[in-house]
Amino acid sequence: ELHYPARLNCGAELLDRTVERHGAERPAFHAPSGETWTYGQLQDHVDRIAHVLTSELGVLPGQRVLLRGATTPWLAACWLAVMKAGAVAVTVLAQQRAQELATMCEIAEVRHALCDIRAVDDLIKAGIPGLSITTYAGEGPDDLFARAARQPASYEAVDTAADDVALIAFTSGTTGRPKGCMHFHRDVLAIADTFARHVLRPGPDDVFTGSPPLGFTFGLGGLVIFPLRFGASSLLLEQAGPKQLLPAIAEHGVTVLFTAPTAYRTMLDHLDAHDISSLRRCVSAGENLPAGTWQAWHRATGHRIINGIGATELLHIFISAADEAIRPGTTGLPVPGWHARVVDDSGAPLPDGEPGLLAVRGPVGCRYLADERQQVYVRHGWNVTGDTYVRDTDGYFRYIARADDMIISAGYNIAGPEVEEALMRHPDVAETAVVGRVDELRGQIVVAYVVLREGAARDPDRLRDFVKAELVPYKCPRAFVFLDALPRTPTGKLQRFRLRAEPPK
Ligand code: 3SK
Repeated sequence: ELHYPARLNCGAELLDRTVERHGAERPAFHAPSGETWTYGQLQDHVDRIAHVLTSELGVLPGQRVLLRGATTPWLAACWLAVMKAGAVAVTVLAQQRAQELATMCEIAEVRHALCDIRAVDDLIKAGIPGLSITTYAGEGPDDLFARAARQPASYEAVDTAADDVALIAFTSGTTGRPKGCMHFHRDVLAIADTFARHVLRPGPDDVFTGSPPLGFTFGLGGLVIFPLRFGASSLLLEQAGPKQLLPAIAEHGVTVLFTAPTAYRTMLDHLDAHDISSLRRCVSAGENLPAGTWQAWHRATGHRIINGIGATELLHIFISAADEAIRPGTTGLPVPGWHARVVDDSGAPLPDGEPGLLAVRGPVGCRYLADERQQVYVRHGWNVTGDTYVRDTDGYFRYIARADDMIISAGYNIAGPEVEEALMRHPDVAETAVVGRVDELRGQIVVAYVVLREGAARDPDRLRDFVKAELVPYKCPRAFVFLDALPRTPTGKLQRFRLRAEPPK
């Protein structure tokens, strides 16, 4: 069990205590330009911004501050300043548009925004009543950087309670109105003291990087909270697609990589030109990691990908495994500090080997902000995720599908991801999503949406025969639709609901 003092400010813990432990001269953030901020420089920037927040902008403890911008050391500094000022960071994605921003600001009652000048247009367009917007990375005396430069270089963190809300993160909203998840100061430390401490086991010489943005808790944890908690450094990339990640790893000696299965697959095609021997840990989350992707990455690089399942509701990863404990094709075991089980619709635990809903409990819990869906997510003290899982007899948790991605066809239960995994083994297939489409005769039929590799022919019969040789025939797609790209959320999650809603072709 984790024990934190009753009074706790996670910004002070992550920054000021780390400076005391490891020294102000250690590197904290790197930018692709080659610029590095030491912990001392980071502390200087953070403290000046915290002064601007409290003495110039009048931000009070508990008030919500929207943070919007590309993944840069400045965005990370703004987040830390909001923490130290005892305010609540509302983290959003730079890609989110005016209407989405307006909804989130309304739900979270946002009063202030710190926004990268390059991302301010949509925020202005959102026309949020009473919102004061301060831009950064621009010019002129009102820019946050200019204001910060005029402030004192030292700021004493606000004395917050461990259970004061520190951040509100919105679920990426594959459907419906976004849900704001409130997390406490102690939660921010808890994700570092569970997943990072026990699975990643980082040290001060580690260099983190990855693709998830800081507006997604996968990225905030992996690229800011974890490195700072262990006195390590982090390379923050504004452009972090698979093609940028490989040269960045080589140039900056990255040791810990956070990205999603799709990026691992894409990087496999471009490995030859880059020396990625500095890598020590490769983490995959955000989506299911098929065993085939794990094997291909292992064959090509010798690295065993650390798979994980996390959720915005629970801040970060709660099931995972590292090193020899990894079993390809499974997510792993509950991270120390977390408990997991598989339950039926009423919340009753199911025996090993039977598929059901994954339920977890641990140091972080789901707290939706003013949303009745809280009752659906938290049942009998367990956080019931929307994922269908099986617990194998050896205790390993294996992903089957999102609960709403199960296809029921002619009485058979078919997990879309299993069919996707089979299709992905075909050399012509780059990406695929398998969904159910309403059918008079069978209730639903299996439809495969496929993105082919360059130059491959659109030949549904060849793909159908291939799947038939891999899986029991009732799981075989009855229809194939070829696309140039699959629909995804800004955080990279596949939007199967958009495919399900497509008119039949
Ligand atoms: O939503 C997810 O998939 C996720 C994964 C890892 C960490 C955090 C999150 C939200």
